[in-house]
Amino acid sequence: MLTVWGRKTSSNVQALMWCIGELELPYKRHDIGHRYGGTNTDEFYRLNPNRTVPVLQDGCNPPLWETGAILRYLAKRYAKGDFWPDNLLARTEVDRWMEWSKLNVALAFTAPIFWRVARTPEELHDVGAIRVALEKFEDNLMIAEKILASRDYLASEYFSLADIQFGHVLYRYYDIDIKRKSFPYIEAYYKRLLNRPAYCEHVVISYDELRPNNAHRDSI
Ligand SMILES: N[C@@H](CCC(=O)N[C@@H](CS)C(=O)NCC(=O)O)C(=O)O
Repeated sequence: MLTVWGRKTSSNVQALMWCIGELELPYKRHDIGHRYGGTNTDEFYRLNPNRTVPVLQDGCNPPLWETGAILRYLAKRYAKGDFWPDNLLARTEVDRWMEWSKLNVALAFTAPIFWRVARTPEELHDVGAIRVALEKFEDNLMIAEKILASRDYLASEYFSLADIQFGHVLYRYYDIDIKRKSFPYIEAYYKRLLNRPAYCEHVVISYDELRPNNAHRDSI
């Protein structure tokens, strides 16, 4: 049995839960972080000295933190086939798109765009900063757009861990109130993701509790 610490509105928790859902693994999840608190305790410090979510514990093994590392652990231990290929070159292809998605997509979206749009009162929106961040983010999306013109998923013709790290950002990108560029291949890809039950269960969910009137304190 897997134990997860982390509120379901955290984007990193969403990537992890989506992966757990795809692999159909049994789990128990504790709401920790943001309005739920719980990261300031000594007990949580022993789980993760960074005091961030998610944290995962698999049975009696030591707790794991850093979402990318946790995802790779789950894939190596529980996945089969193209999701995290055995072949080193094929796996590295998945891994590089995974790493790229974390650094160039998720990090370029969450604080620079999502926080500024959905987690900041409208009268305080920094329109210029949002526009600059969006341009940079969409330059990166154009790289994925060109790849997705030639195959159904980010790293190959098959769904993989790279899609989890990339695709979990798309729900909020398409949901927040911004003017977006048109990316026909990413839009078609996003529709494919919306057909995945685990994506809908763990990613396509309300983030209202993060909005400024509902937020208790600043956190990711
Ligand atoms: N590099 C870490 C970042 C973890 C992180 O910043 N998590 C955020 C949620 S997405 C967090 O714990 N925020 C504080 C909170 O929710 O209280 C990872 O990838 O797991």
